[in-house]
Amino acid sequence: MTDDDASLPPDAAAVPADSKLTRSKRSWAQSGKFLTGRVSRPETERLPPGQHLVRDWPVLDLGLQPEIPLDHWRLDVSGAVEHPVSWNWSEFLAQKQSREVTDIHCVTTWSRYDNNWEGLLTRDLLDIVMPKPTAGFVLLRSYDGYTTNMALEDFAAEDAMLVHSWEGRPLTREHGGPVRLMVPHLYFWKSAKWLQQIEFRPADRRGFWEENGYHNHADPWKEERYSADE
Ligand SMILES: Nc1nc2c(c(=O)[nH]1)N[C@H]1C(S)=C(S)[C@@H](COP(=O)(O)O)O[C@H]1N2
Ligand SMILES: [Mo]
Repeated sequence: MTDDDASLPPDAAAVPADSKLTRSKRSWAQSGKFLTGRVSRPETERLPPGQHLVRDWPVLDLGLQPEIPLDHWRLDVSGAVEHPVSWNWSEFLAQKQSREVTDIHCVTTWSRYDNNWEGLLTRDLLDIVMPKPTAGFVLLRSYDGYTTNMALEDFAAEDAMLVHSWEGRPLTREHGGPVRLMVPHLYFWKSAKWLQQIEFRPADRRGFWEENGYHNHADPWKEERYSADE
């Protein structure tokens, strides 16, 4: 990198200033392509209907907690994107790092406030892989065979991230380490643990719980718990 590159964001240094990539990144920012219209909620609405607060962090999964040694771990981002990536552990950690404090809302009615996370914001991932105009949905696949799906605009929420740390420590295996998704405005089953692949798709495709009776969208404030409510 030359001195001239010093003011550019890290991933911009690799491409000429007026390449197709930088032009479309600028136009995304200008059009607010991924703005979901969500507003921050008043404190009185912080706890969604039908939820109760817990202080500990329950573990929920299909009973299989895969152990993925870091030197075997990969994250593949594929499908309808301009720049697919397949990162190993050090490549993933070399991406832009961010911190968020968010609440968890599980469909089984527990909520947990003020979780400190560290990882890669989904918006920063989108800047790198550049979804094609046809990409309206994502399908997440995990090392335990779990799948879950969501619309691109939900995946692109400003506080959604691929997290590797919780409360300043590496995410434990039982909670989805090395890396899990964290999408705080949807019920927590959408936050895939042991994340392995993110596929961008023109058409929606239901994941494991969505196929088994849970709601396709999963907004806790609308109590979108079961697919009978759709
Ligand atoms: N890979 C994978 N991710 C998963 C699950 C799973 O079984 N496998 N369970 C989901 C469900 S139903 C919930 S409530 C949360 C639980 O996350 P936690 O165990 O860290 O609380 O993970 C979600 N992500
Ligand atoms: Mo869950």
